Amino acid sequence: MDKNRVAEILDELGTLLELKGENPFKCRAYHNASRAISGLTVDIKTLAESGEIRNVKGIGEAIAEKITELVTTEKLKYYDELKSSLPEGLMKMLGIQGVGPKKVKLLYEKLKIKSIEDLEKACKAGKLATLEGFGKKTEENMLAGIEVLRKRSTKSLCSVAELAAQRMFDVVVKQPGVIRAEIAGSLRRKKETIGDIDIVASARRSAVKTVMKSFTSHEDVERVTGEGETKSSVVLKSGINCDLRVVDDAEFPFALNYFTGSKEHNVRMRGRANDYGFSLNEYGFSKLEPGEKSKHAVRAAQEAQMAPKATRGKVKKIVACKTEEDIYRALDLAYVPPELREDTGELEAAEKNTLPALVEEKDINGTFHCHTNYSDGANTILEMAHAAEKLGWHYLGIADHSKIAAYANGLSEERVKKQHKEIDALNQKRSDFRIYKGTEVDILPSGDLDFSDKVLSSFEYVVASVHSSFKMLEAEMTKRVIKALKNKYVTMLGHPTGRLLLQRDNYPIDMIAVINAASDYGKIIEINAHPLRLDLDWRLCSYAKKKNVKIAINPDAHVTDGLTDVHYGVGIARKGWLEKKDVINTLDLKQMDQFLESLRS
Ligand code: DGT
Ligand code: CA
Ligand code: CA
Ligand code: ZN
Repeated sequence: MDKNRVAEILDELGTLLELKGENPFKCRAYHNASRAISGLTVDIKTLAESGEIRNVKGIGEAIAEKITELVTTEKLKYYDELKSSLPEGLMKMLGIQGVGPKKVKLLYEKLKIKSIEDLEKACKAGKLATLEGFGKKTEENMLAGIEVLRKRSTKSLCSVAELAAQRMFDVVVKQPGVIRAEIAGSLRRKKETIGDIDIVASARRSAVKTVMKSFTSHEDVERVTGEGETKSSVVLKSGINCDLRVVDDAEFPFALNYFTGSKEHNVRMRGRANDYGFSLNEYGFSKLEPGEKSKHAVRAAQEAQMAPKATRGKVKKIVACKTEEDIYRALDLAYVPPELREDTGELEAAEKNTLPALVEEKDINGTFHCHTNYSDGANTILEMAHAAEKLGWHYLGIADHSKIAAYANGLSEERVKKQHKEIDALNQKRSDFRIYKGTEVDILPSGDLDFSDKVLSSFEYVVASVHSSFKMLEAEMTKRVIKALKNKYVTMLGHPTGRLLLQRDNYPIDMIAVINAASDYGKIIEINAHPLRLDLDWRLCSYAKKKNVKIAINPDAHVTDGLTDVHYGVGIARKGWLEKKDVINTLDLKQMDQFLESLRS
């Protein structure tokens, strides 16, 4: 059992105890232990077996014993018993927005509500309003929350889907007879949430059956919903649907292109093929028959007669395409990276050969929004820095929470000083890696910041974020954030809309006005790369770029492993048409030193 699973179980234990009405300290101890475990940098099994697990900060004697049992026997009696003592549906109810363990416990005890379905019925029957502290409004909110949950649970976070897809892909791709394979669909386009997983493969005819079998009998498969010669569909144990298409190798580029989508992009591609006198589908190009000439094709035929010989030559080559690049080339288009295939101007740019050279993961040299165990992170500054170095980065910005964030152990002015001393000492030892002194300062409801200008001036950079009072009117919230951006010590805006994908909507805010303000005041906006956030949204990146607003791709890491979330942020930046020069943390160490210095002078 790896540390992530142990951390998950500890967290669930904390919640189960809350549902039981255990004392809050005990519950919190489990949640804290969960965080401590996910932050471990040494092997959990070794720690458990040597008994050293007891010395990990945040882990007491009783929890240490449970972890040891889990790690050594893969089981925990206490967990199994606790889990079976409560109806299964209670945990699911916690997924409804605004419903926490206290409410679930109350509803269970007073009204015998054991599941989301029970809750829905009770709301509709007006039963909740009979409880003290509940009213008609609560019932309406709960019903709306249930609706949202239902709609959302048909989608998955890209991080979850990516992991699931990779596991299926790994098995398919290594089957004998497989020639090429690729993960397609919205995952390949780096969408922030994913409906289902699409895998496309080409294989020798004789191998197709065994390839399909390897897919449908994969250990992650819950049930098979379709099994055929060219397509199989399964539901994974995680609840995600996954499709596999197997085609002849000659068809592969077409199938890959088609199943990568988006649908809107495909429609445009097909239209363009028609203009060239061809039809385009998932199998290939074929010449349009005279009878089936679309309006496009009639025009195309007229144009073809007028077209110079060179173009007509291209039309002939159109049928044989070995790669996706060939398909685009055949239509006189530059290759369109999958992330851009949303019909938001990519074909026009491909035609003019003005597509951007998208930022890449290897361009990233460091990052800015990270937490340590000074606030609500699990790791020390040094552990975070080491992890950053391992990723090949040259600097790491530490931005722990400010003092008002009591829930996250925010830093007082005193502790800020202590942290700065520690960072200075660490930096003394190195010249080729830098830890930057930052803060994630709360934007108060008034738009003022949670630290005085004097304290803010002691940091090398400042991330300003909203963490409270989400229920403001749009105009007020916009004013609040813009006021914060005006502060001369603020370097960048953190998670600008506060959304949690599939969980919580953004607070109302006029992002165009915010981007305009960032442009006026020379501020950076972050793409928070945590897969739950991916905020700034990719749809707004182009506008930010147009307004010359630089973007920082920040992982908002609370453990060392969290740093790699930058991967998802890069996907979003690419989807937003951003290039290396648009992303501030592609600067090298020397450039970054200079940049931060220039902010302070
Ligand atoms: P998802 O799964 O909802 O996150 O989004 P996609 O884009 O992966 O959509 P999906 O899985 O339904 O289909 C995969 C691709 O197949 C899609 O991006 C484009 C292509 N496709 C599916 N249905 C149609 C269609 O009716 N017309 C066209 N032109 N393409 C389609
Ligand atoms: Ca899909
Ligand atoms: Ca699909
Ligand atoms: Zn934050």
